[in-house]
Amino acid sequence: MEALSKYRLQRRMLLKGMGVVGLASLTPCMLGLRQANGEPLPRVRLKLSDYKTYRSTCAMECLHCNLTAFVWQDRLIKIEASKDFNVKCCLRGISRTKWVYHPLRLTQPLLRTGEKGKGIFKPISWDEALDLIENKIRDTITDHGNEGLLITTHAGNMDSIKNDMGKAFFDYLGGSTKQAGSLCCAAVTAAMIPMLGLRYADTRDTIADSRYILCWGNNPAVTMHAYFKNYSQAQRNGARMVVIDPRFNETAAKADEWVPIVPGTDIALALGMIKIIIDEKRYDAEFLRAHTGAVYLVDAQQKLLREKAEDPDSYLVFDTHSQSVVRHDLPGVLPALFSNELPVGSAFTTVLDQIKQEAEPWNVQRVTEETDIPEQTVLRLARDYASTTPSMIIQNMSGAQRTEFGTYVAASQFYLALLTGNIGKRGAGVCDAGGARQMAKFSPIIPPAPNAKKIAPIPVSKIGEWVVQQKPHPVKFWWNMTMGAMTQLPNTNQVREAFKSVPFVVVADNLMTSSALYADLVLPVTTIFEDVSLMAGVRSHYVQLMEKAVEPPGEAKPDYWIFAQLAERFGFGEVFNQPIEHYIDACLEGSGITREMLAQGPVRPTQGDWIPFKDGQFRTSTGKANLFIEEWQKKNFSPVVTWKQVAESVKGSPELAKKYPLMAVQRKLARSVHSSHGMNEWILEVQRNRPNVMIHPDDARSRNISAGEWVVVYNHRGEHRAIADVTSHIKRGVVSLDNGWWEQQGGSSSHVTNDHVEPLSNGHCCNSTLVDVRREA
Ligand SMILES: Nc1nc2c(c(=O)[nH]1)N[C@H]1C(S)=C(S)[C@@H](COP(=O)(O)OP(=O)(O)OC[C@H]3O[C@@H](n4cnc5c(=O)[nH]c(N)nc54)[C@H](O)[C@@H]3O)O[C@H]1N2
Ligand SMILES: Nc1nc2c(c(=O)[nH]1)N[C@H]1C(S)=C(S)[C@@H](COP(=O)(O)OP(=O)(O)OC[C@H]3O[C@@H](n4cnc5c(=O)[nH]c(N)nc54)[C@H](O)[C@@H]3O)O[C@H]1N2
Ligand SMILES: [Mo]
Repeated sequence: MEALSKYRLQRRMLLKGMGVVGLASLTPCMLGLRQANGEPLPRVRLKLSDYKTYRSTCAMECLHCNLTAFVWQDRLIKIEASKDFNVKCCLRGISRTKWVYHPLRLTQPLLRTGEKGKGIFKPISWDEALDLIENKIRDTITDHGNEGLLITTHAGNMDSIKNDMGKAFFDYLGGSTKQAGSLCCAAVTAAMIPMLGLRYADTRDTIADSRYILCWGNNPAVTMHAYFKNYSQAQRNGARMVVIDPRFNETAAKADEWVPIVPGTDIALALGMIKIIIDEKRYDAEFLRAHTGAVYLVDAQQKLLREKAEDPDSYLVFDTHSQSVVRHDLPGVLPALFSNELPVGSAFTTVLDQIKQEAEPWNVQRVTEETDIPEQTVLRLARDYASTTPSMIIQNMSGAQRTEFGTYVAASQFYLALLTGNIGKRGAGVCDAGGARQMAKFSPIIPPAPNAKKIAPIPVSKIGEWVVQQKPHPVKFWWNMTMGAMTQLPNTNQVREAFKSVPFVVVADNLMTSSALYADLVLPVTTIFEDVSLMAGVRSHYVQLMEKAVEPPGEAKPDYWIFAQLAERFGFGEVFNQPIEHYIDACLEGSGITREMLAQGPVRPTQGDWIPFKDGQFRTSTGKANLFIEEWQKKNFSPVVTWKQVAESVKGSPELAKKYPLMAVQRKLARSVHSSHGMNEWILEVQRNRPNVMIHPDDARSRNISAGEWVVVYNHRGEHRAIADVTSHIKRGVVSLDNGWWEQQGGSSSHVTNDHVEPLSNGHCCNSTLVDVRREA
């Protein structure tokens, strides 16, 4: 505990001078910077011309706002939003100085000398660290095969270099165990790729043109904060904004209507809306016929009909003019939409008819029973969405799809947009995340490894359990980078056991994070502004150069330097040890963008507003959107969206719910992006510094819980401490837990989250979790 307390942050009165003097005259001593001898720097007043400036981007999984660093005497003095960029960064962006100069900053490789998790390490040199890694990798491969190596990566740095290089390095070793799926939005991917042929298709450029905005299971006022101005503009233009969420979230506070819903029941609501739209003929028949596979024929064995088995695009439709079965792309056909347009006794039906049948049982009474949304509200939602033009659904990697059948949730939202023709048009669509990566062609930075063995992966939510159980094979060496495993993977107690059970764990990070505490070897890596990199990503429409502004502290190195050193030891150095500019150029190849252009500032690959699937052009092989998904069928799931009861819910597990009767959902906070910034001093000072749990007054009363007191949220997986926020801003029977608190701050909400795997996507079901709450003893 002694050693751990060293890493526990002492909350200090920061920003104290700031309010008085303002940013322009910020002095180095106010930032707490000190000279080598510990004395504060002398007081000097800096003019703008005293600084050198550099540009980079906020590289974690957020909106990649462009940042300008102000450097004076080789110190990063402050960060500001870049003046010429289309959006302005938030408090997290400007607080990155406190990430760079953080008390927990790692400056040397550290070798564990005490018990795992206790934070007792001794510094070693890079040579020693690299020797050790090399030996451990060689021993693992010899004794256990490449299966014994595991690499995990996530979203701590979404630049175009580091994670790709890490994964490629393990491929060049001959392969390794990897994670499958994503903690984030695997379900959106599993819906969008087969339906539309493309993942990442955000509509943020034309939000202001929308007239009806349905924020369905997400909270853009916090999670898409830089673009929330577009929502406000839409409202000023007369748009109605509706939020569907078990919690009255920050977006609901700005919206016209909050529709509370039972978590995990969004499919029921969508099917109910689809039924109303079909029954009341509010669908766009012309759009469905021209741009979708709603009209494809399906036989009694639930197989799509094709003209030629060997031609996957030769779908058949029933032409109502010629009264014959023809290829869907034959000119001049008017395909039947529903079975009542087919000859009597047909051995086939249409995809749209199948969807109609799935929606049929979902009359408003039944939707209300499942979702707890009043009947009149369900009717109004369906009618307003279908009859207001243009209407937009905000999906944005929503909380609603981090549920047990999240793929159907995401797909059902696209069904609604396709049925009503609300896609591919200004102000319409389903707003996904997205960015420059979709606007131009970019290329791999490293050629594919010639000798990588195919090795069964671990579904990301199961990393804890499977590693402990040695599934699908024993892991003996684990490299974790850009991932807050101890705070973000579900079921933290299992993750902790997994870290303890693997004989050699490497964690590369900037800070002594909750995960780094469990490493055998901690590697100190650079933060943005300490190395050169490139962001051609999926969160901003701009490609951005990431410039080096200051030297990294101590011996911190970029992840790509580490892989270059190791690659040399394994005999494929030349693939990994080129100057960084080589990899940046490799990525930019084919995009029409050059480093020289980027040196002038961020570059947008296309001009004008970005409208995904413009004019109904989808990225599938036929150019039409699919509503019947054969990939789902191959996994023994319904090929059209169908209702599924979430198992870990009050209705899905009545026995478990006797012990843990509350449904827990997660929320992202303005104070952090996941665990990143979770310990940033400035943010702790000006935003909240303790975890909260939102609980309804009735649920609090029956548990004798008062507002503001410490409680324990618990279930069969573990416990999470938080302050009770007793409020009617959450549905009765539901609690909302904060995401992103560190072990050193008392532990993350992932101690209780469900580690079940979303079956169609290898996704994450953290919002399908049962808990109870008690007062802390
Ligand atoms: N400030 C900040 N911004 C972020 C992030 C961050 O950590 N901090 N993370 C980024 C990332 S990686 C992502 S994926 C996005 C996520 O963006 P969002 O999806 O907007 O974020 P969440 O807070 O996870 O979830 C939003 C809402 O989903 C609700 N919810 C939970 N379960 C259900 C359900 O079953 N049905 C319905 N209808 N609603 C439900 C929750 O109550 C919550 O209010 O945000 C990105 N932006
Ligand atoms: N309980 C709960 N769990 C969740 C969620 C939730 O809402 N609630 N949301 C889920 C979602 S949507 C997502 S996207 C995930 C996000 O999960 P993660 O992507 O794991 O997010 P972070 O916790 O921010 O961890 C990123 C780590 O990368 C480190 N890092 C930053 N830059 C670099 C670098 O250049 N190199 C290296 N090696 N490391 C770097 C950071 O310091 C940090 O420790 O969490 C998921 N888990
Ligand atoms: Mo995410």
